[in-house]
Amino acid sequence: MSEGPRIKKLGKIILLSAVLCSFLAGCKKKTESEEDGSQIILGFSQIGAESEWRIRNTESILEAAAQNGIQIIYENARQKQENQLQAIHSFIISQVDVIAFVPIVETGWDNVLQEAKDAGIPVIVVDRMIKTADKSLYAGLIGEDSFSEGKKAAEFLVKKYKTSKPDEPLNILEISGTENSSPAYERARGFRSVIQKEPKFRIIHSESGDFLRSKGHEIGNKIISFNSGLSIGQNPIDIIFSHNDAMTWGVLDALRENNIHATTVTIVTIDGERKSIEALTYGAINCVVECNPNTGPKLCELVKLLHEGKPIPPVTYVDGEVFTEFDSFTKFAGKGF
Ligand code: GYE
Repeated sequence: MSEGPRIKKLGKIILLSAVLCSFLAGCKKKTESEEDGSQIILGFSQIGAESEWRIRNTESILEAAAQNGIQIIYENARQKQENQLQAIHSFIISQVDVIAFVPIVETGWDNVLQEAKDAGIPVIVVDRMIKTADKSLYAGLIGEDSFSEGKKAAEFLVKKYKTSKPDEPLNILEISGTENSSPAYERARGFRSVIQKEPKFRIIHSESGDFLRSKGHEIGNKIISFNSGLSIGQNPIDIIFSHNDAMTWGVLDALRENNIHATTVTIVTIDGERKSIEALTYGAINCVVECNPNTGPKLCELVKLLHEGKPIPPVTYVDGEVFTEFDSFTKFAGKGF
């Protein structure tokens, strides 16, 4: 998969900074923690750069580590779990102080986490949840509450259709995230927990778009019927619930290429890219459930606590808001992506 240009730029900046630092190290006085060897070393395994959200998430963590004087060993897994397992393994061999990783899928981590535990290295799970029988294999999780994001998406629909079309069925296409990943699973579960109480909503089709714009584009092309409506087989689509902005923009690309106005369908998306919030103002998107990618500062606090031998909470959530077509956006500050 091709890397986003911002991440490439960031990589260059990090490389340049490293070169500059080692050059300056000859002339500059070392910091206290460098001097006495107490600088924290954090091994961080990121999934890749599949979305703008992910790119911002990586930036936030690298920036916060630099600000907190934490030395970070950053590995990009390019969307493959095996690369993440290898990276975590190499962090253990390098005897880093703390390991943080974003699990691309929920399962398959027990062996490598057991290795980290045996080596006495605490692990923080970032952004996505894992399934393991032994919770003592990691110190804690920092991320978002995906179940509640799914619920918020559905609550908007319940509100929007409270009075309009009370008796007509409303057909929903769900475009879900990466299979076996916790946000895909939890967002779907949260969404259903609300709409199942409202019989007029029917999920007529659910398909994974892997959190990718390219897959959203493919799905967008598939649902365009010969009369320029949107449908799955004979069933017209009234609502699209997309698990992230990247896939939503893929669908919108397909609609634009085929001269179809996005305003004919209600679109609910999750993440909160600036351009998605803007799209609320011209009717291309109807609701954005924000997912905050800026986990860096809080992650660094947790890393420091673990380094001091202190416990951390089992779960730390970062909050997100909901933006809808009913709001005004004069006060929208954005989350940097
Ligand atoms: O919504 C999506 C990303 O895991 C919460 O992954 C994250 C999701 C986010 O690529 O854009």
